[in-house]
Amino acid sequence: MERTLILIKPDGMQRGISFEILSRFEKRGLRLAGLRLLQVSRELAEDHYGEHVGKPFFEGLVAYITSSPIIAAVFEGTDAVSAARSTMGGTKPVDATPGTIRGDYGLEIGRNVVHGSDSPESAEREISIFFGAGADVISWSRDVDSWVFE
Ligand code: D4T
Repeated sequence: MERTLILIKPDGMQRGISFEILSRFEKRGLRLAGLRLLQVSRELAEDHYGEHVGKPFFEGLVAYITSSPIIAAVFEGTDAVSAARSTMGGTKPVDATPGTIRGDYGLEIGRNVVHGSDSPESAEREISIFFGAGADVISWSRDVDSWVFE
């Protein structure tokens, strides 16, 4: 089953909406497979956001993602990556569709509350960054799964 990495970013934590956001993915039908509260180091931020090194917004992005503890979660399910991305809404919250997480909770691109992997390949890489060193990702099934997955 496809997996994706979700991060509740520092603004989501500081605003006290972390579990509200996680519950949106859960209610969509995605199954929680891993959960961690952690403080992101600069090194981890550079690893996760490697594709953005050198861009004008990179330093601000690192300062933001390291500014407070975050939650890292693994969700799994049918097309988990695209399901999570559509639940999150567009990167720029002011343009995100109302009803999506960013469309409901955000205004600024540098305060966009949540991260979700953008492809199955990115998900695999990001899950190993955040859950690589002995942190559990659990394979399990729910009694309700046959009512969610065909
Ligand atoms: P993340 O990775 O945080 O879920 O965001 P997206 O996948 O939706 O978007 P992204 O990789 O293009 O951008 C990563 C991160 O950088 C911030 N950002 C981005 C920014 O502050 N200014 C910018 O101009 C861009 C393009 C927001 C998300």
